[in-house]
Order: sequence, then structure tokens, then C-alpha cells
Amino acid sequence: MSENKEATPNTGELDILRELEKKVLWLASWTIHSANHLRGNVDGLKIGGHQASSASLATIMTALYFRTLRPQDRVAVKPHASPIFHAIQYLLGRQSRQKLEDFRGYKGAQSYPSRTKDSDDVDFSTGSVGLGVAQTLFSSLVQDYVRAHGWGLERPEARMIALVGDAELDEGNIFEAILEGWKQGLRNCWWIIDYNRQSLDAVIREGLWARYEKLFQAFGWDVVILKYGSLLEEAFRQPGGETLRRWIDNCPNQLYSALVFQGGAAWRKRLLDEIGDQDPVTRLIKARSDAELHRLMTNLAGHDLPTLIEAFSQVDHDRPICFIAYTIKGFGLPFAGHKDNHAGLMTAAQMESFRAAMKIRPGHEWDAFEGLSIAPAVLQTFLERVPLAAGGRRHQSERIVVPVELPVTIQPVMSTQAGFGALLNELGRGQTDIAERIVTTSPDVTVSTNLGSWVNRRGLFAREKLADTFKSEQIPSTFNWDFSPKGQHIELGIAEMNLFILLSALGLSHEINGERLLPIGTLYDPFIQRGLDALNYACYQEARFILVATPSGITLATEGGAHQSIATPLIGLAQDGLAAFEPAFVDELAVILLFAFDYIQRQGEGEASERNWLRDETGGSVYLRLSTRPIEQIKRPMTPELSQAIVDGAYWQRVPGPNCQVVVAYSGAVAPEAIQAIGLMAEDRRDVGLLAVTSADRLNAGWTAAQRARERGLVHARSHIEKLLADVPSHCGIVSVLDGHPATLAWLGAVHGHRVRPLGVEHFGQTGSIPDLYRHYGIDANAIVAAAAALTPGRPIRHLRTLP
Ligand SMILES: Cc1ncc(C[n+]2csc(CCOP(=O)(O)OP(=O)(O)O)c2C)c(N)n1
Ligand SMILES: [Mg+2]
Repeated sequence: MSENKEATPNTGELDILRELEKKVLWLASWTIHSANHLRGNVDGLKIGGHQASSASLATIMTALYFRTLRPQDRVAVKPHASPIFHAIQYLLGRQSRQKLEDFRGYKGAQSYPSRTKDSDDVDFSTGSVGLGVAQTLFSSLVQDYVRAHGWGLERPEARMIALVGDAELDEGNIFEAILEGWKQGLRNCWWIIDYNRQSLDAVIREGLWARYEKLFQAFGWDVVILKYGSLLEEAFRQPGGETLRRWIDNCPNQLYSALVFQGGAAWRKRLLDEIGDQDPVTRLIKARSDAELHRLMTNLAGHDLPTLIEAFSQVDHDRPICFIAYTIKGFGLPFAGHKDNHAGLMTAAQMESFRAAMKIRPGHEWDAFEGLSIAPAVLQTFLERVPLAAGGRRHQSERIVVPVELPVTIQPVMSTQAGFGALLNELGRGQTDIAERIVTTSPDVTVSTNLGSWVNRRGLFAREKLADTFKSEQIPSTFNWDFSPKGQHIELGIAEMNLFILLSALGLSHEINGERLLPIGTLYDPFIQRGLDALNYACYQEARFILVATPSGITLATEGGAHQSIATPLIGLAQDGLAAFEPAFVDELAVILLFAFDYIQRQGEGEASERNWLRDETGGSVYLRLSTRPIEQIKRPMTPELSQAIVDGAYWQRVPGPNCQVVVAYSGAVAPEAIQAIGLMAEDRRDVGLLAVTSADRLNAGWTAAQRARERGLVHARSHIEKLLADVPSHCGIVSVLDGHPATLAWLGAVHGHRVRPLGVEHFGQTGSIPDLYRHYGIDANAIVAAAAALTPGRPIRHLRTLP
């Protein structure tokens, strides 16, 4: 994007912005104060961690929101600057007083800006530091992807902007993102570092800015250091000014912070002690009162509107930029600069003197223009003309039509991973709407997760064309690795954090770019845990995507003990906003994938459906836990009933009879063991049932929702699993089994009070063949039979071998 440089503000505009800056700081401080002192005192809450952090960004955000930003621009706001954000939105008429009064309270303005829980137009949810920052980078790549495909070209390009805490840069995911951004030719991305030299606990190391400068430059970013404000720059030009500049440049962060906290007299003493023997500097210092000297010495660029406005409006290119803006944590507040100020709160007395300084009358704390020296009508007109407020910012996109079925040729023996590859390969053949909107991505495991044939068909994405040299040199290779702007696979380096943040950005494209994408990300199942927080945040902000995790469990066998996953089924069960499936057969997978394409596009406040008591209208993202184990497929017609049951989470593969003694409930790759165990028990236990669980997550969610519905008086509410187990006699035992933590299915017994012996994997690390490992961890057919024998009375089961 190459917008022309903007005009510098005239004095009138600068005066208005200065007044607004004061007002924003007041409103943010009052919001926090009233949440703590007025409401918090009542219920004994102590709310901190916002006042100082917020003040640090007040000037920068004033310059951005009231002048620099355009409606299309997107911002990730540092978590603790949320009160400043809400105050700005309040002045722009997009935030209610009630929500501010309820800050941190039930349904009030959120402590950390939230896309879904706040109502005042948050672009990216932040809170877990580092994630929002990287999200801007990936959102910029997604914008390029969308435009390269010819979509949304009628809209202006957005700048993706992050307001970054300096200690936030300790988070490694930021550097993983920078590296990826460089590989992908990042543009239109601004990161503004709030360089207050303080973290939560401490004052940061000296000279960090110089490391950042080199680092960002090494990855192709422009670096703009905004250190001194216009007052200081003016002083530096006077006789003695250079000496003063040298003194500040050499002043350690700790000492500078301490002097900021102590104020004018302390500045004077220190400066006169250290450089006061030089005449011109002495004059420079003595010409100022204590208050003036304090104002001068704290006039860093991050608190100087003219400097900030000038810096932002100078940008006339689309290269990524890192602004390092010097600020003071707690600027303008009594605890400014104090190293312990992170959780600092102004006392009632301090708030009273702040109120007096701001000329706010009691009872008028929320009045937008109270205490300001410019006429309200002038301010109001200015606010109405703020460029950011000129356009709608949250887009809606049409749903992409999902076909009625996904064609796939199912081999007699096949793994779910191979099935996934085959399904995408089929999809890749057609010029359908759905195929065009699919975008796949993988952190260097594209081929090993079976996306190869899809990528062969649809190509890799890059803004510049890049031919596969192996192909042009006519060297035989299975894979065609051509990059072009029309490609539909985004190849990432090996950083799972980046995968999830990219999925989050892709999965919000329908709202951010007004162009819907159907993102599919693949990775090895155990590495979900590597990017878990990013996955959680993607779900939290309602990004929509399909996650395909394969291989999984101990079933990856000789692949290596270190790659086994145990906890992921529980993550699938517990992660909000993510529907998890673990199919065993490829026909199940085809049904689930089809459902997923629709489910990720749903949006609504839907109530639980009476069929299964799931919130299916709301939609969400989908996680498919797949396996590399080829298993014998079942030849069967896919009836509507069966496909509905697969989506709802379970179906009877063998319906238990009225005198049933044992039910085996299995999930995923252990299907052959479960089927075999049923056969082994058939002679010695009556009417054995076999329950195929395709989604422990959806079964469990439906059950929980139905119970809640009944507790609220909807006595007829029945979930899918309650219906399935309704006719299983109470004396019957359930052996559950999966290649994952046994707790995933252990709750089945609580549905109707059946005894359960949950089998699964609790330890990992042993390598070997599948039979070796299933035996070792106790999830083979024999272990299932042994569990059934111990759980249910009856004669000894003949085929049971003695357990080792
Ligand atoms: C992943 C994560 N770890 C820890 C925290 C707790 N935390 C919140 S703010 C903060 C310090 C942030 O310092 P900085 O980014 O410099 O912002 P400042 O407080 O200076 O405004 C920490 C450790 C968090 N929010 N997220
Ligand atoms: Mg900081």
C-alpha cells in the first residue's frame, strides 16, 4: 500500500488531539478506579495491572485512533491498554457508559480487548502476550492471499498494526512470526513498541532497543526509533543541549525511571550534581521551574503528539515497520516510572487530585467533554470526522455452498490419513466454489500429512511466481512445488505457533477481509501442544478452520516414542469452540469433513438443537484426529441416519441385545482391536454391543447440555448418548478404549450409571510395532477382553490369554 504522506496537523487540530489525549487518560483511569474503588470494594476485589500500562500507550493510541487509522486498518492492542481502547471507543460513540462502569464485571468492558466479548469493535483478541502481535503479521499475509486471488480488490488495503509491550517481545512466538514474515514477503504491517523499559516485575535490560533494531532490520523491516519529543529536541538545539542529550542517552533505565517517579526537584538535583558545572546546561536547567523541568525530562517521543503524528504520516510505502517509541509506564499518573507500578492503583486521594487537575466536577466523571478547554461542539465535530469512524469495519461474507457428498474411492484397507489425502485430492480436481475457497497450510509436514496430491493440483501460494526447479530440470519427483499468486497452499516453516496464528488469521478473513476462506491446517497430533495457546486464542476469537492432526497416539508406532500423543483427545474434549472427531473409517471421515465445511461457516447465537442438544447453529472450528494405521474398511451404504449419528458422535456397530452383559465403546484407530475383542467374547458373554464413538467431544457436550436443559425444566431433553445407551441394561459393563487418555471416554458410565473400565494410554515413549505397543499399553484385543471379564460376572472367557 502506498498512501501519500499526510499533511501535518495544524495547531487547531493538535490542540484538539491534546485535549482528547487528556480525556482518554482520564476516562481510562476513572474506569479502572471505579471498577476497583466503587464496585471492587463492595465484593473485595483488588483490580490492578491496567492503570500504568494503559497510560504508557495513551498518547500513541490518541494519535492513531483519532488521526492515523483508516476504517480498513486493523489493530492488536496490548492487553493492558484495554481501558484506553474502551475510552477511545466511548468518545467515538461506540462504547456505552454502562459497559465502562462494569469494566471487568459481568458483561462489562473486558479487561483485555476481546473480539467476541466486547461490543466496541475489537479487531483481535489479546491477553496472552505475543499472540496478538503475531496475528497482525499473519493477517497481513492473509490479506495478500485474498487479493492475489482476485477477491476484495474494490476495498483499500489495510495496515495491520500491533501495539506491543516491550516485555511482550520476550515471547518467542513473535520471532517465529518475524522469520515467517520475511520468507513470505510481508507488507503493510506496523509494530509500534511501547518502549517503557518496564515489564510486570522489573525494569528491562539496558540497550535492548539496539538489539531489536538490528534484528528487525535483518528481516527486512524499516526501524523508526522515536526517542525524544519536540520539547526535548528543542532544548537539545539550545546552548548546552548536546550535553543534556548525552546525559539522558547515558542515563541507565533504572535511574531514569526513579527520577521520573520522584519528579522535578530530583531531576534538578541530579542534573546539577552531574552536569551542572557546565555553564550553558546550568542555564538551561535553571531557566525552568521544577514542574517545567519534569515536563521537559519526561518528554519522550511516545508522549509527544507532534512527533508521533509526524512519524506515522511520513510513511509512504508498504514495507513492514517497527516503531520503537520511548514511553513512560504510568505517564501522567502519580506512580509514573515506579518499578512496582504494574498493579498500581491510584488511591482515592490521588484520584481526587487527578480529578482537580482535570477540572472534573463530581458527578460529571463520564461526561465526554467535561473539563476540556475547547468548545464541546468543536470537539464533537472533530470526533464525527475521525477517519477511522467513516466506514463499516466488520464485514460479512456469504456462505460457500457445500456439496451433498464428498466423492472418494475407499480402498479395502486404508488409514484415515490416506483417506484425508484422497478426499482432498478429489476436491482438488474440481473448479467448484468450495475448492476455490479452501486454503491449506502446514508447518513443513505437508507431504507427511498427505496433502501432497492436493498441493500438486492447486499449487503453493506466493506473491511472486517461482517455478519448481526440479520440474524445470526434468528431475523426476512426486511433488510439483510451483509457487504462484494463485496457489492455494501456504507452506510454513516448522513452527506450530505460526500454524495456529495463521489459521486464526485465515479463519477470520470473512470478517476482516469480507472474503470467506475455508482453511485447513495439518500437523502431527503431538505438536498441537506446541501451539496450544495460539489454538486456544484462535478459538476464543471465533476464527474458523479445520485442523487435521496426524499421525496420532501410540499408533504411529515405529515413527518414534517421542512423537506419541496422549492428551490431545482431552484437549479436543475440553477446548471451547472446537468440535473434535476421531473417526476410524474413511466413510466416516468423508461425512465428518463435509459437516466440517458447513460447520465452520455457521454463525449465530443459536440455541441447543433438540435433536442432540448441541449448539450446532453457532458453529465453530473442527479438529480431526487421524491415524496412519491402515485398517480394513467396512463396506456399507451411508444412510442419512448413519451419517447423522457419525456427526452426532456415535453409532452402534453392533446393537446390544436386551440381556447384554458387555458393551465395548471404542474411538479411532483401535477399531480392529474392539471388533476382534467382541468376536473373542461372543461365546462367553451374552449380547455384546459395540459402540463406535466418532466424537467423544460432541457426545459429551450434548449430554452436558441436555442435563442442563432438564435442570431448567425441559424434562424431555435427551442427548444422543443418552438415547444410545437408554436400552443397555443396568447390570451391563462398558469397556471403553482409545489410543489416547482413558478419561476421554470414562464418563460414559455416568450417563446411565453403568460400570466402566476405561482403557487407553497413560504413559508414552516406548517405541515398537503396533501390536507390541498395544500390548504394552493395554489397548489390544486381549486387554479389552480381560477388562470385560473382570468387569462382568459370568464364566471365564475362553479366548483370554493371561496378561503379562
Ligand atoms: C503469555 C502471558 N504470560 C504472562 C502474562 C502476564 N503479564 C501480563 S502483562 C505482563 C508484562 C508486560 O510487560 P510489557 O509488555 O512491557 O507491558 P507494560 O506492562 O510495560 O505495559 C505480564 C508478564 C500474560 N498476560 N501473558
Ligand atoms: Mg513495558
